[in-house]
Amino acid sequence: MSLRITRLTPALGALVEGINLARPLSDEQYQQISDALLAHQVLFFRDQQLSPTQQRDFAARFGQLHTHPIYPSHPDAPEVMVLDTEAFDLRDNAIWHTDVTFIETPPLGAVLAARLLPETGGDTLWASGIAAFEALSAPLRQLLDGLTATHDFTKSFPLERYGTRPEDLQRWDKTRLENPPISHPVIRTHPVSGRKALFVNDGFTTRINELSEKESAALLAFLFAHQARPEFSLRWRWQAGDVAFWDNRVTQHYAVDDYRPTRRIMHRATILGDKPF
Ligand SMILES: O=C(O)CCC(=O)C(=O)O
Repeated sequence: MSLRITRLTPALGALVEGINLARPLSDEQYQQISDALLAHQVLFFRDQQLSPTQQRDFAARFGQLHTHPIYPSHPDAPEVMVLDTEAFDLRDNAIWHTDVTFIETPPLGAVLAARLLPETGGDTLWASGIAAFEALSAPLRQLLDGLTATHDFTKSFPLERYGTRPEDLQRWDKTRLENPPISHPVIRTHPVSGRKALFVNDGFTTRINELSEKESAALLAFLFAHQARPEFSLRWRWQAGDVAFWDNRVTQHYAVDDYRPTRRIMHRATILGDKPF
């Protein structure tokens, strides 16, 4: 049976109906979802009842899964990361970021399931790096196209927030040593669609390598503000049973921090990608 796919905004996003993600995907469903992800960059599914192992199995259809070095895992499925505001301080997700760009092969995508939601607040925004790139003037696109930028784990996971207890410090230090700052192109080409996207993010990008420090700071400030423009983004108001699946190669997202001290729990399964070019 064909899925119903409804575009949500001109820049990105689609609602996908007519599928139960708890069941193994047929080849046809896998292909339809892959095509929809390419076309819309972030997909939303409603009324899903996914256990952590079913969420893991759904995500694993799209590639090898990544286990986060800092965030806790679910006991039933270690590849599923638990974002629980009662167990962890999650304020650092209230920044525009692309997940895990501090590694050589940043994630292809991620599947996020709502487990416990505040009555209001706790929305998540996604923005399209393709729309942001395409809206730049031709001379700026040309300048950016040859540049690379440094991405640093410690920008979003600073020692003073993630290394205060001895057991945390050990994990933080190990992660830092295993993930030294790494360079990626500022403009990346989607490996499947061939479309170009802006690939810097406020969460992890620290420097445009080929520019002076001041030039880099000014240009990054402009690019971070530019790619967060409402024209390139959408805001998702979560309901119980919602699942989001985004293409992490060409999007960034922002988890709105407006509901604490109410508890909120999300589960994320993250799919590894390839080396950006
Ligand atoms: O909690 C959310 O809505 C988004 C979480 C997030 O920012 C992430 O998984 O990187």
